[in-house]
Amino acid sequence: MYKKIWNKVIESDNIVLIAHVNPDGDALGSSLSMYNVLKNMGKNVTICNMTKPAKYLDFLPNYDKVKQTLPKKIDLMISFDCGSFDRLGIERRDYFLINLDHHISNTNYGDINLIEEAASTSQVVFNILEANNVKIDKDSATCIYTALVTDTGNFQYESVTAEVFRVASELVKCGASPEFISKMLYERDRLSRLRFLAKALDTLELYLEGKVGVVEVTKELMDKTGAIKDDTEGLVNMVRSLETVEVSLLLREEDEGIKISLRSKNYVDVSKIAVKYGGGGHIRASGATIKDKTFKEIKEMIINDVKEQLK
Ligand SMILES: [Mn+2]
Repeated sequence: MYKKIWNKVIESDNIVLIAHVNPDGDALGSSLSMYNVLKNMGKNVTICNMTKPAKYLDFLPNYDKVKQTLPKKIDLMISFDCGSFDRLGIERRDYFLINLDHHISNTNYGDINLIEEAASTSQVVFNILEANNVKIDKDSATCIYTALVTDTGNFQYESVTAEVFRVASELVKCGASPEFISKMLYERDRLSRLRFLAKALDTLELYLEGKVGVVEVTKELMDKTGAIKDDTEGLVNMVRSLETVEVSLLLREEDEGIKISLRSKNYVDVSKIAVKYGGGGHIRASGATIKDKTFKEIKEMIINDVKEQLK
């Protein structure tokens, strides 16, 4: 499979790299790492994302090359970290599509699908490059490493295996700096974020004897604290960090509906819950956007879903 994918890349000239809308560190990092590699190979490559990537990732090499429109001529498209085609935010046209991901709920929408049980999509990218003896330069290593750090919560999740540390070690050898990346990711908070977190945590409610923790973020709260979407990053993990909490739920009001983010600690499969509402994700981290329901209704629905699994 690694060879087959790489041969397709080599024979294609006009290549587009794309990841899911509202890209996280993994979505952006894995697509940018491939961008660097293909640029070095002299390919006509375009990196797209239908939403402008968040500012906290602006240290990634070639961050400013990410476009919000697709080029006319596309021979090959590679999608990264995207569980279903509609989350790419584009129309399907006549091009060959390679789908690289690590979400178990991936719908296999590509012409080639490589869905591995890896800690990050960037680890899948690493596997492809390594298997084909492609040199990973410092810029690409920085992107792959950043994606690995963000998708494993700093090497803390169940997905972290000896293999993950081997990959991380290889990336450091290729020039990725753990200290630099850590500082860029975690030591550049905005004041609005702390102000926002204080208010958001104030909405915390506990259910099922403290096993479920819920926080609600309204547009009003966002406006009042001057917070932007990026500022909500990490909030749902903070709620999970409570000793009694098995599942944390963040509800955020958006134009399209209410976005839910779910995290679990030990035994609840939150990807099952997200899939039920048209979303997706992993066993311990997932999300969905729900339309035409109130905060209260959604809360009740999810608490019931958790209850079912706790039986
Ligand atoms: Mn990912």
